[in-house]
Amino acid sequence: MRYQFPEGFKIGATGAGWQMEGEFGKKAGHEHFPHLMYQMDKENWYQGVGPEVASDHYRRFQQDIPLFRQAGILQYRFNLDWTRFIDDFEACTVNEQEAEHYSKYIDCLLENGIEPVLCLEHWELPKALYERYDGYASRHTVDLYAEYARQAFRRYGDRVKMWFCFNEPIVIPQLCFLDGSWWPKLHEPKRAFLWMHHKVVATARAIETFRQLGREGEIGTILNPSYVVPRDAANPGDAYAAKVADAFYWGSFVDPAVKGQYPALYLELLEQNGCLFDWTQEDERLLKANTVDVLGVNYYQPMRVKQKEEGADRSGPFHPNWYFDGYDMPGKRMNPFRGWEIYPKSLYDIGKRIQREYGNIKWIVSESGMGVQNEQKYKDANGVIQDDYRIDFIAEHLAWLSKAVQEGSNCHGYWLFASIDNCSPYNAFKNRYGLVEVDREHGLERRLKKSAAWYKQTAESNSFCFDEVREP
Ligand code: BGP
Repeated sequence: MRYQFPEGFKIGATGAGWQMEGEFGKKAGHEHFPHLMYQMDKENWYQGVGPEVASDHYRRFQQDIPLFRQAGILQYRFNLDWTRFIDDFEACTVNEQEAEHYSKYIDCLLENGIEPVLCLEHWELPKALYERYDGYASRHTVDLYAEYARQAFRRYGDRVKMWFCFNEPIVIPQLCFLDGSWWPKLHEPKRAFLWMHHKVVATARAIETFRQLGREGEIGTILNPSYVVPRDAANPGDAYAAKVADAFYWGSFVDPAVKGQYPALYLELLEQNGCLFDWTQEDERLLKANTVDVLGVNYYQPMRVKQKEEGADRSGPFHPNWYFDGYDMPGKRMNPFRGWEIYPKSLYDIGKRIQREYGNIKWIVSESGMGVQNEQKYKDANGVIQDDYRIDFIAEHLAWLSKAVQEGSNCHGYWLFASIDNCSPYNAFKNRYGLVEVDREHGLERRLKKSAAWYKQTAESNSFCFDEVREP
């Protein structure tokens, strides 16, 4: 059947600064947090590769952006790298040369008929602020971030009409300080939740600044809220497990962004477990007064949970999974390369939930995509990667999204991760996500994949053909 999106719905793509640009020409002392993560833990990054060269997009953007347009990208979400744009982190002065680079970047998008969407942080916290203040643990870093945001709004607000404060603000505190998965691999929940809170406050500060400046356009934030699915919703133990997981991995960021307050259960459990951050009246005012215009939702896989086993060990530092266990659902579809479940219906469920519980606020699928290993083996005689699996993946996700939109969900776009192959945290270039290939065997040559032609047709007609979707 044919799916048609309404006018105003835009198909686009994304890519992160540090995962694509490469660290060319950076000033000494201007490294960012992902660079540090790589430097300190190189041996655990796939094939020892990190963000130093990445996709070399900083130097090749004038070649890449026309390819993005050939792949049908109509709206493009990229981000400033705080450590490039700002020259002196304390004084918040702008680095004119780098500011000019980003200005040219925006012009290049516009000249190619692509609407620029700008995000202010995709984890590129300056290493200097991490070392000096423990990053977002400090309110001073929040002040510096808000000042950085002000400089960006001033500089590019003439051409950029859609802004986002952060990309996935939960990820660094969660993976680095709560779960202990990424360097520095710590289990310090109090610190993790403080970082998270200050990133929530920083979001509100940036929104307030944007509005005070009277800039035309919209501002929001990009989250990766987990869509939590209980093993058996009718079982009270499973339902409670899901409720807690939802409070920590959906509500903790979506609620303050859209409703201006945290879920009560989140605060209650943090307090019970000695992890509640300092909370001021000014924070409360800020959050209430500065909710988002638009919500970005990055979605890759659902979070399936079940009731916690009896007698689970709670002797170590607090972790939200004291209240639930992951549920490994038999028969689930997997992307074996990334180890993530493929469950496109979540986009429908997320859309309906936003419609029902969040005032049907304008939202965008700000990341969705499929990382595949060894894509060279799918090359045809002309060397073009025949990534039909990616086309099917996108189409099925779009089909569920379209159903939500038809039923009134206020979704305005779908951005594929990613425009071009790039460097993942830890997995580096193992799994490829791009519509455009980066051929690492041949001087990082670029080539459109088969999916690019399909994407172009879909974006330009705002429609596509796919099977009718049914309840899985
Ligand atoms: C999201 C990030 C992206 C991207 C994506 C895919 O969390 O916002 O930048 O990396 O995940 O995941 P990965 O690169 O780990 O395979």
